[in-house]
Amino acid sequence: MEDRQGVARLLALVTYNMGDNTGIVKLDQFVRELGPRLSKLSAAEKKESILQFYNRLEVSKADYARYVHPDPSQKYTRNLVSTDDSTYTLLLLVWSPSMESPIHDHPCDGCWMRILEGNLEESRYVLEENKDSCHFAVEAGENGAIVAEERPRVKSPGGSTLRCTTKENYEEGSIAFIEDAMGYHKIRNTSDSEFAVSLHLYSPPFDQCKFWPSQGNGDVSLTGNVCFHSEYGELVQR
Ligand code: 2CO
Ligand code: FE2
Repeated sequence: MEDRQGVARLLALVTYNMGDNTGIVKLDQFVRELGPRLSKLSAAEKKESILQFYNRLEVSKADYARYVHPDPSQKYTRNLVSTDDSTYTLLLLVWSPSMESPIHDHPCDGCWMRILEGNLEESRYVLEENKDSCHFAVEAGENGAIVAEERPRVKSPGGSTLRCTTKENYEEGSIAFIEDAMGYHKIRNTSDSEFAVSLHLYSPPFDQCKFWPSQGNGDVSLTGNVCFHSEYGELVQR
């Protein structure tokens, strides 16, 4: 009888560990499961579900060495690890020392970033329309106090600013998530001597993104095609 209970407990444990959301996942399994998982999730469900899955990923240098293509002439290189061309793109980014991306958007449901080597700083921004100085309607209140009622502010034509909301330092192992509803970001390698490496998941894939070349000025944005420095470990010939 006791044996049977022991077997039942063991079976429960095995079943639990084989469940969808527990245990370590290696890079090859992670890549195999991404598409099927993402295709079952709504945009709103993706964030937490994929954060959990990303947390379970155990990745060693040997697993990703073939995707590491540093190029000191570039701010960073974008190296394609895997895509199914419909639900996700998984990239390994190699950041040159002291280099940073421009402020940019992510035209997809989200960007999940995990630091594999080094330290990266993420600065987040929100786009705000510039406002004229406030105009107040001022009148005397019942008890003689001044009551100031703010009228709608006047927008200066075409004027907008990217305001920095947060700056965060991420060390090896950190995971971050951003979507356009949260704002835009730029990423910087904080080391002046070492390359940094990070893994980025975008869902669904995108071919173009918007970036703001002049820091802080929200009025000047460009749309650029995203490109890969290498695909599946092989350098892309140009
Ligand atoms: N989004 C940038 C890119 O795809 C990298 S910064 O982290 O999301 O090039
Ligand atoms: Fe980004």
